Amino acid sequence: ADDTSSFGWTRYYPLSAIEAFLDDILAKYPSVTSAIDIGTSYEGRKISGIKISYKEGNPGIFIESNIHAREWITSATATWLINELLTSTDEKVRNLAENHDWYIVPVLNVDGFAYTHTTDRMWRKTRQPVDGSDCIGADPNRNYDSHWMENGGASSNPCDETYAGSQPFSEPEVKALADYVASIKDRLNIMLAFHSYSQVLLTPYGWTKDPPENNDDLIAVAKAYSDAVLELPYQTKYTYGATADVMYFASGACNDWAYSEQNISLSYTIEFRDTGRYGFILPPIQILPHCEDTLTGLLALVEKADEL
Ligand code: ING
Ligand code: ZN
Repeated sequence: ADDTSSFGWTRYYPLSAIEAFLDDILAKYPSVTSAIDIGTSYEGRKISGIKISYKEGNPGIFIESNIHAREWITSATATWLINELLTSTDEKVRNLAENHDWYIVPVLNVDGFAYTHTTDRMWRKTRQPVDGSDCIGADPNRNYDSHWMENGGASSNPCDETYAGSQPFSEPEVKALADYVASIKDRLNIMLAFHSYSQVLLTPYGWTKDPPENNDDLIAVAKAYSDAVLELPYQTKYTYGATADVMYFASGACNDWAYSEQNISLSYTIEFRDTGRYGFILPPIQILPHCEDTLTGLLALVEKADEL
């Protein structure tokens, strides 16, 4: 048996197995994949990504995943998607794979993710200590340098789950992701941040209720995803709307930063299954059905985006 035979999508895996999966993929598909070195976490772990590119000049899609440590379904989905883009023989999936450049970071919050496997399954934040506090970590999705700490969209209390950090980009994982995205932003037209749970596609903004300039396009593309997923036998229902309208005020989030500071005009947070029955502890038996939902949604989302 080869090395990937030990990896799959009927259970969740620790960081070491996900790293081994990525290495294996890079070794198996050297002509269309390349390693992305995002940077190093506070605790010194490597943050890895993968680029899938079948030809020069494709529009780029970036996926930020598992920025919140306990949202394990996000990295399970990201690794499945990588495998699918490289192995599917379905014509639509081949178009998705070969006519777009994919930049995928399955686990951004590597320290927090490791901590959810060893110590506290419900950990959300990073693991960097905070000066003058006994509480550890910041909410990395409040730490981006875009309207940081504005409008009550984050907390200044280090013990809160939405602590924004001591300053924008105080968290090395967030700074590393931002630097990498900034270096390739001209090649990107879609940014996706994978989260769970709630089954909702969130558009900018989180920090204000004012609608963004291309709101009609943002919503039309989200609707395409939602409509397509609902057609599957699972009938999973995804809602959509602006973060501050349908969720809550949230400042310094990835999708606002990508949209406002990097001019990536189609920027979404996707909150995966479920709607609360299992919440962050989505049973492994749902991983593959959920991955099918996601692929179907992405096919529709990207098709709609390509029309714009
Ligand atoms: N939810 C997101 C969070 O970071 C969100 C909601 C989406 C906030 C987009 C800001 C922007 O709180 C989860 N489940 O993490
Ligand atoms: Zn999250």
